[in-house]
Amino acid sequence: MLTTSEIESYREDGLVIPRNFRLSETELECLRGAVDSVISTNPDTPTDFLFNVHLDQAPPLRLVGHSAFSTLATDDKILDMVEQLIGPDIINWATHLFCKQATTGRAVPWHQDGQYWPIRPLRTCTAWVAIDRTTRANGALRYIPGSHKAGIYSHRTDNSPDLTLHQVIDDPRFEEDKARYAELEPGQISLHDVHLLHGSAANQSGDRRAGFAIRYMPSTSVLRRDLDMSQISKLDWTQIPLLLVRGQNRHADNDLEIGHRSGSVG
Ligand SMILES: O=C(O)CCC(=O)C(=O)O
Repeated sequence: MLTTSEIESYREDGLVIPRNFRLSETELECLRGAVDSVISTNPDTPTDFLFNVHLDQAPPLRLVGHSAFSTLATDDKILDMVEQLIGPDIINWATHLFCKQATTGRAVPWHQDGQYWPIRPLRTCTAWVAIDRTTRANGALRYIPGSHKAGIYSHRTDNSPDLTLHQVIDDPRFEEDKARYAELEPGQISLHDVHLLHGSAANQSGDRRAGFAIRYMPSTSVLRRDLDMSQISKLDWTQIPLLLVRGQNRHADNDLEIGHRSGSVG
């Protein structure tokens, strides 16, 4: 569980690294195997864009998944902390494995997650799980503390192939010199707010940097499948499966059936 001061840090900074959370070596070994597995079973997908591999062949990209990721996305210890931040009714609506290979891993530009997502109201929390050690050298997550309080920033599109994502901050309020790094040991996590400005540099080091982002929203929010996001996101949001992982669905427009198929967990 998060301590009172960790909850306070999340509210103030928009990101917190829980001191008492660490996956076991056994869990990590299993996750490293799962990373290797989904890289080899999805050879045409960049290793930093393995989307929804907690499911098997699920929308939007229909990638081959691995059950270690679904186990992680429903881990009670993680959900207990997420519950402290967004309440007891929780939907896991996506995951994203960002595996930056040694020396060639691409940068994730400075951005706000909310930019990409058709969720209203925009209240989500990401649990970002370090599978490898993350350092400044291999492209650890970096963020601007407190930036989540300023609402929506302006972004522009940059389709450079050197970037993993393509919405880039373009706002006079952005001050890169205020950046802090979330350097993590393997098995540690950070939790971040949907409005936090964050990104990560290219990996020019000799060490791989794999991190697994689990996206949660309170079930009082809705994933708006009807919104046209095509100018911003390359993903088709209309079939994304929603998983109620705790409590009850509180919004009638959240369809919990779309996009699932029987036995869809990898
Ligand atoms: O893994 C990274 O470097 C970026 C992660 C990110 O942007 C996110 O989880 O929202």
